[in-house]
Amino acid sequence: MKIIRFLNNKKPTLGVFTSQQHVSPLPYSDFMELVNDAENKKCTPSLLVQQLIDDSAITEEFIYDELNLLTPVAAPEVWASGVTYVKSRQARNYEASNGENNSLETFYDKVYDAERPEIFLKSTEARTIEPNKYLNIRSDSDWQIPEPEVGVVINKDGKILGYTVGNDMSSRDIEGENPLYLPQAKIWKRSCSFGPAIVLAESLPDPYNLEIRLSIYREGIKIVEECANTNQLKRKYEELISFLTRDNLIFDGTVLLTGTPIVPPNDFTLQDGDHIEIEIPEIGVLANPVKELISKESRVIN
Ligand code: DO4
Ligand code: MG
Repeated sequence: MKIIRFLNNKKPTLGVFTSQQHVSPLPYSDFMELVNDAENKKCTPSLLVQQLIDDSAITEEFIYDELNLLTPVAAPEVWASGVTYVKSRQARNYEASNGENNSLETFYDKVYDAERPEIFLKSTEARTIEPNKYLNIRSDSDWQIPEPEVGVVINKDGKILGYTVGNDMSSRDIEGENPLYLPQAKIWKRSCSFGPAIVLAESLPDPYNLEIRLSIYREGIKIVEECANTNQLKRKYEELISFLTRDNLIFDGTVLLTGTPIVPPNDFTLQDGDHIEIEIPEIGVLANPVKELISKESRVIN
């Protein structure tokens, strides 16, 4: 069962897919309202939604493509895990070594193997962008990429409520220059998106066998096409969550991105006007156009 959120007469409204192209509105304005109502009624969110459908409590139906989508949950924070796939470990080593892959063990190798995973704050609600709205690329970086990732949606106790598609926009040159620049390589205005839907945890049989596809279009032509599977994930989702929630304050509806299994070719960088699509077939396609924040020419350096 897949849940989305959209603007209905300017009001945030939760919706459920009733077919591939049809969405029925639910009597909630946010995903956590549904989760909390199900908890009060001592049933699962999917059972509660099914009951609403069966009781004919939902009569309206919308065409998905015509909806003004919001992020499927108003996530107060988005956190992220890093170097959870071999592909990311290789790419981090490449950018940290100016492209010279030497045989020395790096801290990226160490974190891939260590018990403690890499976890970082990726975004806040105000910086997180809904599907179909533009993401920014930084004005002071010449090597930027989207990172397509599975996002787990959790409550304040770390319980997995569902899964979504996330984009951890990243600056490879800033991180490669110095790992202490990580927050600047990961966080800026409009540098994160997730959606379009949340597939409820109880209705996803195997979150360790999800295909993830990345396509990037420039002037209408597909210039990047990559594919991977979550069966390559080094860690368990629960393991990542246990480190995130340890001694931490976590809010209901937090999203934890679980690392990228895909890195575009090393000579690729995003440009103003590019169009990014990240697809996990069980969840949907997260699409965002790209806009450069301010052109380098007009940047004033004091
Ligand atoms: O160490 C940098 C972050 C890596 C990351 O974001 C990822 O593996 O997805
Ligand atoms: Mg990432």
